[in-house]
Amino acid sequence: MTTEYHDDTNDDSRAFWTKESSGSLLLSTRSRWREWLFPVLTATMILVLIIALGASNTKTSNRLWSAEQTVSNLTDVVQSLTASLKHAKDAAKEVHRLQFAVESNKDQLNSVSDALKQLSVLDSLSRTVASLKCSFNRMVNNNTLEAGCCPLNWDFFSSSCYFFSRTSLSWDAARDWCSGQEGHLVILNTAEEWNFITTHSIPNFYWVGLTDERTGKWEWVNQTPYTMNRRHWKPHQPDNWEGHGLGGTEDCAHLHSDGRLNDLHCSTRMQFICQKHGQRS
Ligand code: MBG
Ligand code: CA
Repeated sequence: MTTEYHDDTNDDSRAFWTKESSGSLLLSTRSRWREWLFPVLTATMILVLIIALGASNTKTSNRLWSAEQTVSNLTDVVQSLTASLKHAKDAAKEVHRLQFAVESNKDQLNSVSDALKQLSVLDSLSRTVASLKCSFNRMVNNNTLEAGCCPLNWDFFSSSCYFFSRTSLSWDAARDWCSGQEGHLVILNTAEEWNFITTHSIPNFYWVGLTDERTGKWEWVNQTPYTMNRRHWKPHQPDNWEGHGLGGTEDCAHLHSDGRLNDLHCSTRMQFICQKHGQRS
């Protein structure tokens, strides 16, 4: 007997496939999507994560770089501060050393200063002694004096005594003051006198006994004529200038800071030089 094998199952299965072919396609597509969806989502998330991490890493790198820069700058600042500190320390040491040197020289300077004071006292004493000697000789020799005998604070040169004032007067007042001392404003006759006087006058201004006020011609205060010598005068002087606004012209002569002459308004107050004969002091 032959048993005919009948495969119901296959039939059912076929039936199943044939009956539900469209629905099963949908299901299969869905399940395939589900199969892909998860890895795709995962991959996407991983990608997003990587990008986010990358971005954050870039930010961190940037911050690190700027921090490094800051640290490097700070290092430079610290180095420069250290160098400045070293310089300051060196300078402080030098100041200290100088202070020590000054301290140790102070005593010597004090001694020198004392010696100078004593010298100045001696100088004043020697002038006083010279003056006393002068007065004594005048008494003994019945008013005939040896050369070089000048009153106190007057300087002797070539048989005359000269007084360089410290106070300032107009030319007329200076002339009268010198007369009151039995002298006159200085009269410069020889080259030697010019040399002696200017050596002492430079760099100050001093009235001298020269004027053109009386006649319009330059003459000495004792009315002896002055022979014009341009080398005695500053360039372009005398110019009888009127621009000073004091009224009148410039009629009195003075020694300028370089020892040459200039004419000036006689009312100007200035130091002056008196002269008198050595024998009559
Ligand atoms: C001045 C003189 C004055 C007069 C003036 C003319 C700069 O020197 O002191 O006397 O001469 O010059 O400009
Ligand atoms: Ca002048």
